[in-house]
Amino acid sequence: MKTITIPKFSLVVLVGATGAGKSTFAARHFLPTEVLSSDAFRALVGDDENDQSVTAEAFQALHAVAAQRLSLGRMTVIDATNVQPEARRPLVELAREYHVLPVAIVLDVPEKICLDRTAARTDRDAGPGVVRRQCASLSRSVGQLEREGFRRVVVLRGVAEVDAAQILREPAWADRSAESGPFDIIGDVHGCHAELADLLGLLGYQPDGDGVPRHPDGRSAVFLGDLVDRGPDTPGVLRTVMAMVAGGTALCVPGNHEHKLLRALRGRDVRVSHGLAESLAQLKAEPDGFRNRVVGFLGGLISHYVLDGGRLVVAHAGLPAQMHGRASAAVRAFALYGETTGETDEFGLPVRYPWAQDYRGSAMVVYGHTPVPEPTWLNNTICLDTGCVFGGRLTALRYPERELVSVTARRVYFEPRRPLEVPAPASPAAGDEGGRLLDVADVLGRRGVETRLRGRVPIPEQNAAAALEVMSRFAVDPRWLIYLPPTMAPVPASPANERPGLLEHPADALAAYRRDAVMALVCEEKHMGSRAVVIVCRTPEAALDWFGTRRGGIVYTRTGRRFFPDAAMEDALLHRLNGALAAAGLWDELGDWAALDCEIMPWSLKADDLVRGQYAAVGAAAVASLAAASEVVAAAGARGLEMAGLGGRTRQRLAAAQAFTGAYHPYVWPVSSLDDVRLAPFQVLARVDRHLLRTASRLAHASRATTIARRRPHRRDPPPPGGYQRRRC
Ligand SMILES: [Mn+2]
Repeated sequence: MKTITIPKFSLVVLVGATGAGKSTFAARHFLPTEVLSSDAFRALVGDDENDQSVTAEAFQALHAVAAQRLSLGRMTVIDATNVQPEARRPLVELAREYHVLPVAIVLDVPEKICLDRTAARTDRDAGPGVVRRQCASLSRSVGQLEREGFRRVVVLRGVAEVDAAQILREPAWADRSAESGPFDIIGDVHGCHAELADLLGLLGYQPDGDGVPRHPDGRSAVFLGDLVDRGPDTPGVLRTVMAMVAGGTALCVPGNHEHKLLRALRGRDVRVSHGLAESLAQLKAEPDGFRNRVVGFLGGLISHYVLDGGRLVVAHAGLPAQMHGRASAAVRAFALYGETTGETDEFGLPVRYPWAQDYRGSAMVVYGHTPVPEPTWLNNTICLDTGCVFGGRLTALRYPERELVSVTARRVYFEPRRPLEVPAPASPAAGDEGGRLLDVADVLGRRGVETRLRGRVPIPEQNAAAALEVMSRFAVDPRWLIYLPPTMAPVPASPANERPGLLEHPADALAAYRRDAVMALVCEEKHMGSRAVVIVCRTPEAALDWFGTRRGGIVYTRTGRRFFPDAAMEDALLHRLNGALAAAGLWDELGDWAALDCEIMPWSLKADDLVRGQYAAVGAAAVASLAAASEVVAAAGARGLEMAGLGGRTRQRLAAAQAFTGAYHPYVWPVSSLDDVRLAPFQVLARVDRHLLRTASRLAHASRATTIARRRPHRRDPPPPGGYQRRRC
């Protein structure tokens, strides 16, 4: 019995003449949906499996479906004769395009059997000439399949071998998604053995009985490659990492330097540069046995790993989403060397293609390769190469904690060709916020939003366009817009005759919530101001990590527009709020940033026109006219007329008018500086874990908001207790 091992995700091309038993073989080993048969596609496009005149159209459709399956990462089996090189070429190209391993399984069944089977079938009209030509083509093909690009070729000779074959599907080598860590991912070491020992110690690794660094909590180290070259002790680094990998306490992916070193050790012709000379000299002093073990270790490294259920990808030079978990020469080249634009910079080094800027994948990608002064998050990717060998630092990322841990290089071991502290290129479109460019392709066309309760909510193209129009004219940088308060949903009020003189009453609201089975209700006193969402970041670095700009935060209205026309006042408010959170000791709890739901007072700051044009005018007119009316009524009463009824009603109306102006007066005052502005946060909406808080936990957060409010240095006396307005729930 022959067992054929293929990766779980492959493009399997069956090769065999008509009558060789391909469809039977496919049905036995694969799901019906995995098999794309040329006969079925002839029927799909032309209503007849045997209609050879639609062959071109059928294959066009078959290739299109195969491409879609491969882009989705699905096993795909091509059930067609595939006996001619020109039939196989587009399939090999498809495999290359989608970075999937092309496998050829040849069903080499004697011509006589093919002819007999074909003749016995009433639903096939392939003549004996056709079958003979196919068998001849096949025997010419078998030897050249590998040259055509098939990475695995299996030839089953004779009916017995075809019938007895078993197929074993194995996970891709890069697929370690069952391993969920926690991990300590370590950037480019480059022979800095002392710093590696320092870092492992700092991370909590201790030598076990065999001297292998092991973490007491079962954490694993992940090495991002470029362990070797340039530094003082490449053999020491290799010894540590090889022992950890063998001992099951580390994973390692290769870097471009490992690739070159391996070629040199195997005696290939390699240009000895970039610190390779140091490694070769250091390894020369080692025993042959060690060198052989190094060759074995480096030769067995997998280009990249997909970890933790697909949530984490590690690769030396990073990896775009469409390559995650896939295997091809292109994937390996990208993972080890990255993609370059073909240009060189002013230091003569290749300019690297900024793949991370375009990255939109859901997996976190952690990589090294490009020395950076400071690791920075960009679209859920981060580079951990902090240039230790150039006198920088050796850095680790704790996963899933997202914590950076680093040790400083003991000295400069290798002078960099390009200074490490290269200022970030200024991007004109990022404005004064020092942030990254937005990509319009993220918002054009038909969009969808994945939701927990309602599945995917589609956004039609015209709605997206209208939103883009509004956003680009009025709104703040959309990366800040993590929340817009919903429009208030008033509860049904009781009929007017049930509560004479009242528009609405809290009892109606409570009754309505009870009917809706609302289990808990938070009632808060709300200040009469203007609604504002405030995002405040602990540091500019945190702002860049999470929101892609260096501003310390933002204050925006409930429609997503900037609250303060004056940027200086906004900055000053954010600065003061940051200080208040620090003074209240809340940063340790909140993490790097927090979003607060607030009222900003005075109300007149935003609503001045409304106050002047409507409230003040109504109040002034009512008070003036009713006061005058009262005087007239009083004078008439003094003349002995019966005015008690009208007098009482007029006094009541005057009191109501005065109460009306009294109600908004405490929230109206002139603003000449930030000291005249007051912030009343009533809810912590979100913090670093990026989840908007659920209602159940709002009580706790309401009290937390109170803490912030208390700690804020108030410069004015609070309004009188009667001046607060009850907030509608
Ligand atoms: Mn590298």
